[in-house]
This record gives sequence, structure tokens and C-alpha cells, in this order.
Amino acid sequence: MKLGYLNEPSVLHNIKLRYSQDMIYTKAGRVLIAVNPFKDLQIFGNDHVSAYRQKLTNSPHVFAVADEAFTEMMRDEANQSIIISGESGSGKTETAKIVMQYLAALGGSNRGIEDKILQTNLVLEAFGNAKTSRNENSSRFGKLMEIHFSTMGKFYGAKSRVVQLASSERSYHIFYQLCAGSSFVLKERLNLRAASYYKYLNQSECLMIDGIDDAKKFHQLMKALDIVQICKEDQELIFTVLAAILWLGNISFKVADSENHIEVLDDEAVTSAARLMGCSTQALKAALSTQKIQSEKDTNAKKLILQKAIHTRDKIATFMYENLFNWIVDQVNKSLQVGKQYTGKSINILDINGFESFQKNSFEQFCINYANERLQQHLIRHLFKDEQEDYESDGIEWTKIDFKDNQECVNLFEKKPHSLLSLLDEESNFSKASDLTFANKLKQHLGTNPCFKGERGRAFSVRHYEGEVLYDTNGFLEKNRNTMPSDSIQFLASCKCELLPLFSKTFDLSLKCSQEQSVCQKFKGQLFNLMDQLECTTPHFIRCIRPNIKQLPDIYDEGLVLQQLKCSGILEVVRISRAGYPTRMTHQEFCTRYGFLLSEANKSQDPLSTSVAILQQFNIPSEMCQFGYTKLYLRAGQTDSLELKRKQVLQGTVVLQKYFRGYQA
Ligand code: AOV
Ligand code: MG
Repeated sequence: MKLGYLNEPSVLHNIKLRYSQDMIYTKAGRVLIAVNPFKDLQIFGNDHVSAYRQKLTNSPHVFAVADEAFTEMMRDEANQSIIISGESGSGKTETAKIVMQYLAALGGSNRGIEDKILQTNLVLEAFGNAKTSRNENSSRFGKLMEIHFSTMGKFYGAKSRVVQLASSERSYHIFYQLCAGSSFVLKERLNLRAASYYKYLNQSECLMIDGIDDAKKFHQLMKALDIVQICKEDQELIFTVLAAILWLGNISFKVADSENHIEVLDDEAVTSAARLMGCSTQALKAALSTQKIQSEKDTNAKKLILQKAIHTRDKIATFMYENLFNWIVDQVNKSLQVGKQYTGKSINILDINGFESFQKNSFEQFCINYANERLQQHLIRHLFKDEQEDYESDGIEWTKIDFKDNQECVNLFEKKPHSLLSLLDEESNFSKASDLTFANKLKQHLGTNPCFKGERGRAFSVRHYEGEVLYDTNGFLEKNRNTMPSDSIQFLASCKCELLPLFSKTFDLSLKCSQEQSVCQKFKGQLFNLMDQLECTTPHFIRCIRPNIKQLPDIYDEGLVLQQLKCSGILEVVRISRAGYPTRMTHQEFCTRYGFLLSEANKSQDPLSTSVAILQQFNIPSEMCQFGYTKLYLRAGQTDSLELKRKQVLQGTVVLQKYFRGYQA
């Protein structure tokens, strides 16, 4: 169903009606709306792939969007992007996989590479996804998957770029999978216990996910690692680092003197972690309990107090995990890039972590929601601004439609001198600052901004396009500081487990390049890179909708859906496509596509008169189209009869038929 003809109540009614019949896709102007079914619908099989490839159906589907992107890439020789947005749990990651499945089928010349591309998802999800209350398989990183094609439309390679990891309730899936599924031999080697034994895993009191078999997942992951060509030795290294992280978390401390200095408890945790990291127990203990103080003559070790020691331990563990993830992404990318030189074009699939609003929101939600705000701006720009500017510059008659811009909120985050990000950086650089002084500073400088609201104590709210979110500044400054004590870096450099010195080296390098960039600056930089890359592509939009908060099939919460449609600007998209001209082609394109349908008598030489003749022959009323300087503009649905006729002629089965225009599903 194309919603181009419909007004707001009928849009809502239609989406609901269709959902009750398991039709989860609906087209609103140029945006595909996808309502999460939370059940297996059997509409993604090979028969469906072929139906869309052969253009036997044009009912809205992710396959249709992917097909359109592929067709336009080949036709215009231009890079394309498929931008998937929606709240957490609305189905973005699944949708991205469906896109990839279709593109793999289109571009695959041998099964090997097709499989490889699909298996990357499995690997990245194991290491980058975790359970949250909103989504059992929540992506904790943003991903842009570039799929490169040769000029013949065959796969040439692929690459994923990722944007930062953010933590969540249950830890990353891989830890539970490793504990549940590793072989007896591997368990022995890593001295692995059940997940419940590890403090990093048992804190959340959520060790299992209903219906998910972590052991089975681990076996699938091992296969996937083979397919993406991470060799056995490297796999072994990965598992060693993971086990080391788990054991690090179990290391505990005891107070050793009257000044509250601590010592590391001599137990299985510290010996296991040291063995796995490839250092002596002594060295690990020193790294966790002391800090080197450099004086003119020599260096002394100063003992740490409990809080500091815990902090150091967790910082090392986090550092190891983040670097491990990035290293895996690099390895996968290496194996997917068949050759560096390619002449073709690419389709970019964007799937970032969706907008989040929990009862308590921290630095992670702050970054995620900022990224979503940026993405929304990209969408608005393309769907409203560009479209209307296009009408104006091409000289057609047009009454401007207002739309809800989110520039103000983006400014709140970015616009210097007093933005959320710049104030955060300022305070982070200031060693005496605390989360409370940061919150006060925000209130002082941003109090009058309509998108900002100071709250009690350390809290503040932001009016995001998706709704108001209450943030607690607790931990903001510390999380934003990208500091890793040089002691810890030196210690990792001295470890024998091969990956650790490698990680310490990349840290040194990135420090040199970035001159101690804060975490939010780094995040912003990565985000801008993604956005820049997307700017050079022809965008296709898919908006995912979460029909209920229970994550269950067949429940449709009208209020929840309405809120998402409103916030995302989809209702305005419908409005604009009703009033506007969603079909736009240059006169030449239009003639090439439909000119051959003209009867001999109506044929003409120049594109403009040919266009006029086509419209006349097919009885398209003049109020349904406009002639611009360069393009022909048509209202929603006006090419349906032309397309149908074209298909019949091309298939050689011209059936005499009386067409009716107007409502057509
Ligand atoms: P998200 O990517 O939008 O959330 P997911 O793609 O992970 O959401 O989808 C959440 C869950 O919804 C999946 O684990 C599936 O159970 C179900 N689901 C989604 N799409 C489909 C589909 N087409 N068919 C069947 N089930 C589906 V986040 O990553 O949290 O922003 O950060
Ligand atoms: Mg996701």
C-alpha cells in the first residue's frame, strides 16, 4: 500500500489494519515504514527474493528498497545508502540483515563471499550486542556497512565502520556464549567457570535470555569466525583475552594499612588473569595496586586506595574489550576486501543504536541520542528541505509546507561556545570538577535554551525529537575522559598475550593523532565521518516502528505507534507526498522509460513533446503533473498505469485491460 493518497487518520488506520494481517511494510512517500512483527513471517525466503528481483511484485518490502538502491546504483553509477532509523527494539538490525541478504543474492557470483558477508553480522553481534530492557539483542555500537560492487554489479568486497561501544545491563553476548559453549579443552585452558561465577556478569542478575541457547550460539559463532577467516590461532587469542577480562573482574582487594591503601588478594582470580594475560602475578598485582610517581632521581611506587584500584582494574578490562572489538572489526574487514582497487560503486547500510530513554539515562544514552538527533536531521533535510528546494529551483508552482526541524536540538549539543558537548569537555579537563559542578554549569549556560531543562541535583533533561529524556550526570566526566594511566599502558605493553602489546601500541598512536581527544569528541568525529560519507550517496529511508513495549507479536499499541510516527516526521512525509510530486524524472529519463508505449501517431522527436504525448495518451490529468525546467514532476501513484503497461509490454503479454486510476494497493 502506498500511503501517498491518504490523510493522517487513514494512514494510522491503514498501518494498523495491515499489521493485523501480517503486512508489516507500508510506503509513506519515499520512506518505507516497517512495523516490527516479533515473529517469523516467512516473507524473506528465496521465492520472495526472486519475486522482487524479477519485479513481479511491487508491494512494499525491504527487498523492494534494496532492489531500488541496486537499480539506481547501476543506472546512475552513483553510491547509494539505505538509512535505517527507529527506536531501540524497533527492528533496525534485523532490517539491515534483510537488506544484506537481498544484496548478497543480487551480487553474489560465488556462494563464498555471500556467506562471508552474512556471517560478519553474527560475529559483530556476538561482540557488540547485549541485552537491555528494550531489546534482548540491542546493538551497543553504530555500524555502516559498505557493500562494494563491480561495474557489472557483482560483489567486490565489503567493509564495516563502527562507532563506539556503549555498555548496558547484561554484558556482551560473547561472554555468556563463551562460558556456556566452549569445549572441555578450551575451558580447561582458560580456567573457565559458569557465567554466574564472574562478577562482571553476575552483577546484573540477568544471566540468561529466554529462548536463547548461549552454547548453541557459541558454536555458530565459531563457524562464523572460520568463515570470515579469523584463523584458529587468532580465535584462541580472542578467547584468551575474554577469559582474562572475566578473571580481572573477580580480582579483589584488602585494606593493608591505616591509610586505607590496599593490596591485591592472592587468589585464583589474580593468578588466572595473570596467566592469561601473559605476565607474572606480581606484575599484575603491582599494576592494580600502585601508581608510579616520577621524581627527578627515580620512580617510586605509590600505593592506591580501594576506589582507585577498582577503577584501574575496570579501566584495564574495558580498554582490553574495546580494543578487542575494534581489532576483530579490522580482521573481518581485511577478509572481506577482495581487492583494494575497485571501479564500481557501493551501497551503504546504516544501522546505529536506536534512540533510548530509560528511567535512568547516562553518558551512553547521551551519546546514542545525540547520534540519533543527527541522523534525524539528515532524514529531514533530504525529505523536506531538498525536495522543496528542488521544486523551487526547477521553477514549478509550489506552496511551501512547514515541517518540524530539529536544528535547535542539534545546536544544543554542538553549537559553540556553550553546547552540551563543549561544556562537557570543558569540565572534563578540569580536575576539580565533579558531576554536580558539570550539571550546574549546564544549567547556568543553557537554562534558557528551549530544548534544555535543568532538573534537581545532578540531573538535566533534553527535549529530543523523540521526546524528553532525563539524564543523570553521574559518571559523565569520568566516562568522557579518555584517560588510561601510562602505567597501565606500559604494563599491557609488557604482557606476553600478543594482543595486549598491540592494543597498547594503537593507544599510543591514537593519542598522538588525537592529542587526548575526549570520548564525546571522538564519538562526534566518527559520527561526522559517517554523515559525510552518507552525504555523497543517494539515500533510501526505512523507518522501523516498535508496535509494543513487550517485544511480543500481534500486539499493536496505537498510542505508541502514533507517537513514533509523529516524532519521526513520517506524518509530515505523508503530507508532503500528498501535496507534492514524489515521482520525479528528467524529461529524457521519462521518455526513455515510457516513450516506446506511444502509438505511432503520437510519437515525437524532442523529449518534452514526447512526455506531453505520453501523459495525454495515458489520460494523466494536467493537475497531477508539472513540468519543471529539467524534470517532470508527478503526484503519487500517477505512474502506476504506465508501469503496469510497461511491464506487460516488456513481458510480451499485453492483455487488453481497462485501467482505473486512483486508489490502488
Ligand atoms: P534494533 O536494532 O532496532 O534495536 P532489532 O533489529 O535488534 O532492533 O530487533 C529487535 C527484535 O525484534 C529482534 O531480536 C527480533 O526478535 C524482532 N524483529 C525485528 N525485526 C524482525 C523481523 N523482520 N521479523 C521478525 N522479528 C523481528 V537497538 O540495536 O536496541 O536500537 O540498539
Ligand atoms: Mg540494533
